[in-house]
Amino acid sequence: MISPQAFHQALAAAGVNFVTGVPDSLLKEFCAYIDAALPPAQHLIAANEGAAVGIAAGVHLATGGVPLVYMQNSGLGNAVNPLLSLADPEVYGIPLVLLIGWRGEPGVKDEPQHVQQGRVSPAMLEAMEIPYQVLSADSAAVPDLAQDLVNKARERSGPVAILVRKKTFAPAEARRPAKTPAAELLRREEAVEAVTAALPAAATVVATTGHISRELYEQRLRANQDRAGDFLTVGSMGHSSQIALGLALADDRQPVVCLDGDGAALMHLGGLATIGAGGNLNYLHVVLNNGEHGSVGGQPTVAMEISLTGIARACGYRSVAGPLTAAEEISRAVTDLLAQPGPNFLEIQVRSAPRADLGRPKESPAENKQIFTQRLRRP
Ligand SMILES: Cc1ncc(C[n+]2csc(CCOP(=O)(O)OP(=O)(O)O)c2C)c(N)n1
Repeated sequence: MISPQAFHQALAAAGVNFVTGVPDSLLKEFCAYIDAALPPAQHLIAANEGAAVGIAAGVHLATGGVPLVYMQNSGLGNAVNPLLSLADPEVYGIPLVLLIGWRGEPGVKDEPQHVQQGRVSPAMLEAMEIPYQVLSADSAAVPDLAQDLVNKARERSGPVAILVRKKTFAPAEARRPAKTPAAELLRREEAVEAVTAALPAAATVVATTGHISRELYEQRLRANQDRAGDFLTVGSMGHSSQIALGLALADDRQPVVCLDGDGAALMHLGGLATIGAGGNLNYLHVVLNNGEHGSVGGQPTVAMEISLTGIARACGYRSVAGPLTAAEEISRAVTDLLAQPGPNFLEIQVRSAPRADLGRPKESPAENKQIFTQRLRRP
């Protein structure tokens, strides 16, 4: 395994002067080290992977350095446009090192949403003509590799990439002490419970990528509630609110509720404007704000430093409530907001605290779709 510290120090010695990206579970230890070791001027968590390429380009233009951009391979899609139309040698020629967590590597068991992405990741890089290699777990090779990567990025004036397999990085040598979440905050799954307790059986629910979908699923099992109205978004982070928008536009017979995360909402924040300006919609957008990317290691988002409710109001959501923290208030607000013309918005502040034994839905995405659409398309 490779030491995150040794890896970063070798890159820094070779000319990497800035790090940005979106956290990934395979890169969790690298992210933890970077977050603890680098000052804010040298590391920034971006809203999405394309934005990270943009930030890195700006830093390169200002300093001449070679930034490192880290991401999960599912974020490669978000980054394709700025990689090809900004950083590419035939456009502005921005030298970058891309560190890409390789979920769904062929031969390694992974969740359905990672399988196709994992299979085509090398081919995507090839199609984009981005030179890449798989990161070897041999620590002795790190200094030469780092120098090589930076040289190659500079020579071609463009991105170079490394794919990172599962368990390549050793535990971080330093990590920021876990922040003590305010004791009054509910655990995220308790907030999920408070929301679902107030939902009419007819409601359609779209839950976002990661733990929130899994917690909704477990809550339905625990409370013996029907799950046929739940769409559990396993991939496409940041798009649940738009899936819910499409559902609400196409069928206003039942309320559509999006259970969103702060990281996901921030990733494609423009979607809130489309919802808010979308006219009359039987739609409730709930953001469970834990101020972090809880599902992939708890790396911070900026959601506790900004006003999500202010954004929702400014985007044109009709009724906006929160931030709320207490279960009874949450259930009451959900009932109230569903009784008013939408689109409406509710922010709930929570702490993640996922259970170690948090399960995964036993239905595949295709089965989830089939059950969900059968219920929805009833006459
Ligand atoms: C495009 C993309 N980038 C990164 C990821 C990896 N990822 C999965 S869940 C997640 C964090 C989601 O954070 P948030 O929406 O705040 O929900 P939380 O996990 O905190 O409940 C990330 C970064 C992904 N699935 N897709």
